[in-house]
Amino acid sequence: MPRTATRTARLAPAICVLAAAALALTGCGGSSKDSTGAKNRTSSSAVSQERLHISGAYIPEPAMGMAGGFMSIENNSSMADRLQSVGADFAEKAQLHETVGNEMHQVSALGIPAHGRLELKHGGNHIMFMGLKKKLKTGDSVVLTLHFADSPDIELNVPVKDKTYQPRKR
Ligand SMILES: [Cu+2]
Repeated sequence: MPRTATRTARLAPAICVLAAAALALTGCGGSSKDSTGAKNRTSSSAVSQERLHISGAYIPEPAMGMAGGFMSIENNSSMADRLQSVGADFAEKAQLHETVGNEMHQVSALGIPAHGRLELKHGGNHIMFMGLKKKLKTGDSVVLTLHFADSPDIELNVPVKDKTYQPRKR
């Protein structure tokens, strides 16, 4: 059987972890933007700033040492932006993944179109937390910091939801 590209991580968690260990995070070095700078911190999973509005953020209770992060990021401006990296102190790594067929790939950024939205959802683009440092249980809440190419960081609390949780259709 031919080898697939080394960047490819299959859905099987063990393989995904191995692939992640082999990959260095390259996408988070350059965001030294401090323009207007203010961080947004809130106790809710919906956060707004001038350009970006985040809603429906959640993490399904993970069964293994890794978890997915899902949310909708709406861009209210006429300039596209990019989600470049995610800070999460409860995991050793937080990566940005896209899903192609049955495979997840790490990507260095995810685009947020002008007057559009970036949907992070099961089976699509998502945040992948690897090497969880604590057990995440339904009802917990964790803090994420989202780093963008052009917008200030957004810090938000994200609830851990039951594995069967289905977000409302938008
Ligand atoms: Cu993934």
